[in-house]
Amino acid sequence: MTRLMLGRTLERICKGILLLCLVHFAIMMILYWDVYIQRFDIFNRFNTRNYSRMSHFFNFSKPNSTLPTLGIASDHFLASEKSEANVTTEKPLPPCPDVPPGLVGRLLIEFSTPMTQERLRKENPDVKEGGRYSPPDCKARQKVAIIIPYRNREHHLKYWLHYLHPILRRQKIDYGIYIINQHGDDTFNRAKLLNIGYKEVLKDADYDCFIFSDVDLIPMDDRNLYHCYDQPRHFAIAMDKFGFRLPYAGYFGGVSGLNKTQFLKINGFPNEYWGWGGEDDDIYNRITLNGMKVSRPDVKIGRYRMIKHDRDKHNEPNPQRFTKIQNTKITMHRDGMNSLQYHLIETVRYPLYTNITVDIGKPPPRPPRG
Ligand code: UDH
Ligand code: MN
Repeated sequence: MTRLMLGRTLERICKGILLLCLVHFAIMMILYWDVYIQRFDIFNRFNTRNYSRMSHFFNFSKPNSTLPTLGIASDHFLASEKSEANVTTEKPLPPCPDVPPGLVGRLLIEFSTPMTQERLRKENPDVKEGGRYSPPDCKARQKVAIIIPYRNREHHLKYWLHYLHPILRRQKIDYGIYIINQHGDDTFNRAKLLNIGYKEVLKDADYDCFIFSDVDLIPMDDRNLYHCYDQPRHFAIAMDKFGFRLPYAGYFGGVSGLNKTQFLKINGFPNEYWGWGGEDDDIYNRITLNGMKVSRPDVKIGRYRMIKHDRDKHNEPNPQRFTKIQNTKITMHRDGMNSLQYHLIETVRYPLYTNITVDIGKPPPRPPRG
């Protein structure tokens, strides 16, 4: 009898302990779940509305941006959520793909169709004033300024705009087009205009990549992507006028592109090459002397057509160019962005490009011979 009672009491005690354990376990689970939700923001992660608000912390715009850890981002988010009165409901754009899906490859380029302002406007309704464009469906990794040295080449500029805007759109580039127009009739200075372009476009937007293009060069293949690369880029490697080949190994003329770091590492371009020739070789020297290499597309892709033209007035071949390119190692430290001087005359935003007119002065008088 006593054994039976003892057994029952023990059984009750055991059941009681088991019940206590279950209650304890349930309480623990509730507490843990609460902390888990707050810590990792479980519900908000599956809610796109809130995800868009978190996007400030996921910087897709810079190629090297590292994503913050989830925990840190959500802590920021919880703190900012309280203060945020206006809630944006827009979805953030996904990053643009490395290989744009709408490219067509080889293009037919010709310069006989008459080109009018009206036609250019109609072809490019989504280009914003000043020649700015960004892809509507994705966020480009770089912001690209296209800088064109210019004087008195309206006919070429129309074709350039006609061909390049659609190409850049298909390439999903976030870009702006800038014409750096040399004022007056003094000797032309291509590289100085490009330096001025670098400085002036940064007043307009926070560009990461600078592509310097002659106004008469049209790419024949849209796989030649107009953005910056790990090394300074030479785009126009196979021009029709050179038989679709690189004319010499160190050629860097026509169309080239450098990011901010690459450009500043070489102190920009030389300002002291007046007239035609040599400045592109000087730039090539600067790049290699500063431990960088030129990167180039495949020769089948880097093909270009140049609109045929005569030599311009006031851009005669510079007889000093051969001696000057021997001295880049010395001159690059004092001649470049750190010595750039000019006078800005005006900046005008047209529908398909921004025109920046500048007074760049004239070449210094040559010392008398003998
Ligand atoms: N540029 C102008 N206006 C000028 C001079 C040059 O806009 O008066 C710009 C323009 O962007 C041009 C670039 O500078 O594309 C380079 O100049 P260029 O086109 O004269 O250079 P390229 O090497 O011509 O193409 C060399 C002269 C070709 C003469 C051929 C005669 N058969
Ligand atoms: Mn030319």
